[in-house]
Amino acid sequence: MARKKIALIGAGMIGGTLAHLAAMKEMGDVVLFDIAEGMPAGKALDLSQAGPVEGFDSTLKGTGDYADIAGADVCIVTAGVARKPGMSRDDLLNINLSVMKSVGEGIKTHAPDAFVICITNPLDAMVWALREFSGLPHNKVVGMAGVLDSARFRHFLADEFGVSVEDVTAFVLGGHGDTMVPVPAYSTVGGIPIPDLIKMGWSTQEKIDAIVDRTRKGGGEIVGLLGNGSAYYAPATSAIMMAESYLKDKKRVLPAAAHLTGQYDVDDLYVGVPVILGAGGVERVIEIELGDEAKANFQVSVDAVKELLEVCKGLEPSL
Ligand code: TXD
Repeated sequence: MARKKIALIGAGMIGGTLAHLAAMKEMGDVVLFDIAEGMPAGKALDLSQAGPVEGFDSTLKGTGDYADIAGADVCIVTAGVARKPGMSRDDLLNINLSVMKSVGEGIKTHAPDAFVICITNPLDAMVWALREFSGLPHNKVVGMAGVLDSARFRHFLADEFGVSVEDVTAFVLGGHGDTMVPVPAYSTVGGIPIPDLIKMGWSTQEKIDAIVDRTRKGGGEIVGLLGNGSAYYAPATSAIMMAESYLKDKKRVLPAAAHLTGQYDVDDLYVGVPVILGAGGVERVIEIELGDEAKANFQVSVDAVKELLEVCKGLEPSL
């Protein structure tokens, strides 16, 4: 059986980390595409030289030519500009929208059968734009944010409860950004929902509220600390999990920015919801019953995504 092909569009901090992870896991051969001269080839060569040490046989190629992504099984898109301190995700809109146009057209021409995972911010608007420009079916184009956001939530919860991160599940809905909606009632430690743990005296509502707030602002916290870029280790590993679920048809239940067609009373919008990811891409959107507070917060998040899309449509009349 031929190896799978993973195309990484954008070979910056997340792109390079994705390439490293994909090679280490031998997910397939890797193509690193970037407009920067020399850099993708440099990273590909550096990573290739890790192969003999690690024992992976994946080939890695750096390129600036879309023809090299031909036949990719998965494309993970990080191309664009990352946030700098003081810059909101929405400030990125203008630049990254035109980047999505060129990337979408490249994928349409050379890898129309790929499963596409968008990471570029502002996520919910960029995944929508990428789908529009690529023309791929909606179930084959998703956005990665929820796996990262819920990983951040899980990390903070595990810390608070003094338990293994493996035993913490977390549920995050909505757009990627300060309006995301962590749902404590569907987040558990060893299957015990957070509200029950509060009743058991393991934590307090105040502490959980503070964790929810820190999760929402998790990206900004790292931007502030790094000083010259945004998070890349956890975002990369989160996208790899989604790619593996597709390639291995694992049918994992993961939060992703998926195209809604009436679920959660949202129509024709990409927003973060739990989905089943398998060989068919997004095989099912899971529609859960939301409490009043989560429902109201979800609506705020949906409205924020809608507003951003309206700006996008104004910027790009051809959409
Ligand atoms: O949860 C999430 N979705 C995110 C999103 C979490 C963290 C960061 N998130 C966003 O990912 C971030 O705001 C950025 O929009 C992307 C990529 O972040 P990264 O840290 O990898 O950014 P870099 O290092 O600046 O890399 C971007 C690369 C860089 O090498 C550019 O030369 C390249 O993108 N680039 C392009 N490649 C191809 N084609 C075009 N047009 C292009 N323009 C820039």
